[in-house]
Amino acid sequence: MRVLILGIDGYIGWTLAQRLVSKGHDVYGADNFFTRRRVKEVGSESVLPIPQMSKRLTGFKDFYGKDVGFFRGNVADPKFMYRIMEQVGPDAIYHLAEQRSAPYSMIGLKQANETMVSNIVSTMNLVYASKDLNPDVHIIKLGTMGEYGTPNIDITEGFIEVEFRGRKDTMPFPRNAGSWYHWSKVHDSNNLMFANRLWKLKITDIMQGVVYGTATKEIEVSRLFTRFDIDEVWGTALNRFVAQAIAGLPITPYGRGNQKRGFLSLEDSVTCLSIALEKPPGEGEYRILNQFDQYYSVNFLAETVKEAYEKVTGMKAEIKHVENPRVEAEDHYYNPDHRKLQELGYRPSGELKKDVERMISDLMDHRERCVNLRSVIMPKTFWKRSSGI
Ligand code: USQ
Repeated sequence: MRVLILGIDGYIGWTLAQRLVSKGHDVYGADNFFTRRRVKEVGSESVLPIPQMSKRLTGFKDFYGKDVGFFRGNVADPKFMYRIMEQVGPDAIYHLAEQRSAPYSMIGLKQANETMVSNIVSTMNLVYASKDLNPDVHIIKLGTMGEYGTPNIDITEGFIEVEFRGRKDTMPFPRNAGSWYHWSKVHDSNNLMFANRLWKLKITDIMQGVVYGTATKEIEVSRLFTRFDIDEVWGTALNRFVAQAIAGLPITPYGRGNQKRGFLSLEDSVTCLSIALEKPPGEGEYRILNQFDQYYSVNFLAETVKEAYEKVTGMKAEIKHVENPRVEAEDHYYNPDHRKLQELGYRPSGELKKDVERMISDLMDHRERCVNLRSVIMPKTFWKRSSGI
């Protein structure tokens, strides 16, 4: 298939490109290097060194023997979106090109607005360009499990049957996000659902959990690494915990650390994303997939990293609960469904402990870089202190 990946320079985009080319698809990509710029702004960088795009593309061609058609530009610009849609004429488009950090969106009004505008507008551009130029394209849009929040009832995959005052209906599962970033994804889901109702576009809206890991089976061989962020704005829980241990800093569950989230490895993330492509929804269908392997508490993950680090390196790691910079429940019920991907053939690839040990070995090669980033690892972005103009 001809596949266009919006956000091909990112953590998942670059990894997915390698999976799809390995499976024989023709891959095109777009990126405006937003993440590279914004990560630099907070004084950080990817711990796994990543070369400039031109070098990445040459390395890709050398290893896989196939070019990736690359477009530099911003998908929040409608002209750019229409141009690439027209030039590529894809069978499927992955939209991975949104601002992806909850803490970034909570720094202040500027970042909140930037997140809202670029995320919502890019998805609007995508549905209009699809409708106008390529109405049969399959849109695979990355949303987040965080759209649901942590309700005190089981979470379904997108829709819930409701009985109220003697009448029944199937309705979108209530969304209750916990950052401006997560709310921007809720707004995207609403807009996608409506675009599907209007124009019968074929859409997979993916509610993905937190992704962790340094590599996939392709990267292990190609050595064409993807980015790996560990700072308090751009790094995510498990990846940060591993880097904290390596940098000689305490592992930091926020608050009581009993908050639970769905997690999956990078390997599983690209597996699920390629299943979504190869097992598409029906014509005119809008489907929601909850994409994660298992859910864990932050405390459990901190303990797992501590144990693995001590086993692999023979050195001590410390866990330290720090003031929670977020406004979120720290003790809550959590039981989200995640059956649909399994029904489509997804089987988790590994075991958490082994994955974590593997990450530790990969990152020990870059210990120096983790140590150099110590000053940007501890939390500084507090939801309640988000600044106005
Ligand atoms: N957490 C800690 N200590 C840390 C970092 C995080 O306890 O050092 C806690 C947070 O308080 C939160 C949980 O870990 O309860 C997850 O935080 P995170 O930073 O790993 O993930 P989050 O901000 O939710 O966002 C990440 C990605 C986002 C994706 C989302 C999936 O950045 O793009 O959409 O995971 S999910 O969490 O399922 O919504």
